[in-house]
Amino acid sequence: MNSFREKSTRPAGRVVPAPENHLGAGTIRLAKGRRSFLATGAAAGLAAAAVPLAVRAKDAPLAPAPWTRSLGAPVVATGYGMPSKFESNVQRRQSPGLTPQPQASVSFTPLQNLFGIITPSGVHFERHHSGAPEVDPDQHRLLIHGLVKRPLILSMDDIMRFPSVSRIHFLECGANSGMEWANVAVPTVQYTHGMLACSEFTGVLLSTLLDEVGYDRKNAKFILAEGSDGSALTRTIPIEFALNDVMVVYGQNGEMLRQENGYPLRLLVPGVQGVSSVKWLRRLEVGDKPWNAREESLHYVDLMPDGTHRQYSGIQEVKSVITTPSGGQMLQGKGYYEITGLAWSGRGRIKRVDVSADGGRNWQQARLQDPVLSKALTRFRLDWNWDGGPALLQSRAVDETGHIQPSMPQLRAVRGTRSIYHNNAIKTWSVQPSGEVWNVQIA
Ligand SMILES: Nc1nc2c(c(=O)[nH]1)N[C@H]1C(S)=C(S)[C@@H](COP(=O)(O)O)O[C@H]1N2
Ligand SMILES: [Mo]
Repeated sequence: MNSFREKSTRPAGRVVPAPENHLGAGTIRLAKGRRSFLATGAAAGLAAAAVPLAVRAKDAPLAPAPWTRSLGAPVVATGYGMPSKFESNVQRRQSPGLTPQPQASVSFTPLQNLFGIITPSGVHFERHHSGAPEVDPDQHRLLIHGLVKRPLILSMDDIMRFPSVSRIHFLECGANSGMEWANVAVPTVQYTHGMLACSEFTGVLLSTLLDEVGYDRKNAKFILAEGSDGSALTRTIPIEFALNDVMVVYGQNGEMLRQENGYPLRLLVPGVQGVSSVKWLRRLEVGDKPWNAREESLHYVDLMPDGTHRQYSGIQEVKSVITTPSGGQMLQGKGYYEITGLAWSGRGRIKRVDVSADGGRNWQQARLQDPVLSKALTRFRLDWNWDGGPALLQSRAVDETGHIQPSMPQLRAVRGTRSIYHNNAIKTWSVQPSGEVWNVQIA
């Protein structure tokens, strides 16, 4: 059924090659595929020990462990299903060398393996500043205070008594594609675009809770959201957003949130960079000015070409990416292929996606899969007959407000190359006559 194999990929082409040390050696290992993870991991260990492990193992055979000499636990009938073992390659993955600490890190969604628009919760990317705490829902409380008539402390039971809504929205980290400002850096769409997911979220509209506490309609201009994890992450949300479609969420894809996605309570700020969707939400404060918190003054600012910083740049602008064929995949001979991918905009619905197979010289309009929802992923498709020659695949999205996804050179002309956040440029994949697909950038 799947006409692609995951295979090694190297950045190359008539294009800008990736500097080998852009993200440290760890990331380059990825370029050689999963098997070489093991190979290079072992090599590093060998180098450190200065003795080949295989020889040492022969000298000291592995002694049987106590658990080898006894029966294990009896089977436990658990009622929660798991994917087929043949799908075990579908995994969230960390980019080795990207972050020094696994608690302040990110794992990426395997976009190349997914269909439709919903991200299964088990492979939804994770981004934590201080790890994912295990929060007891019975002990968890949400405080709402500040410029309000009736400050409240709500339990989870209280929150779940309010009228609820379920809505499908994407969640994208502001740093998604952030490794590619200067050049191609990572081999697959999982790493170039995988800080992205789309779920059906269930919860209470923030406007409902703000009405309940009687917020000061005259002076309330901003809301501060605070997480109960070790980072106590805080973000300022403008009141227009808060009253529009911001949700206090407990449900994700029909069940309670996963621990790593903020169980039992998170904020969801649709269309805005992920950091504002504060997880393990414990406090909402209504105020009249922005708080200028750490994660909105020191980080999550954009370094512009003239050396100034752009602050409070929240909206995730119109963007798209082809997920198949994409970097690291391998086309099995010429002929028919369905080009498919995802498009989204933090400003509303996707209106149109065009696809090019020749690096942007000619474009064809792609089909959009229903439903096309506001601030949600939209699946697009285009029939393609590969003639076996080199091809440069690109997609370009337009949203209902008329915003058009820029090319990389267009975006660089405005933003320079020293940013981390808000890279929504057109992505190029290079199909080689061998069938290999590489991550490239057209200069
Ligand atoms: N409390 C808290 N909220 C948080 C974070 C965090 O570290 N702590 N990370 C933020 C960032 S940077 C992103 S991109 C999103 C990621 O959400 P996810 O882990 O559910 O994908 O959560 C945001 N909310
Ligand atoms: Mo993020």
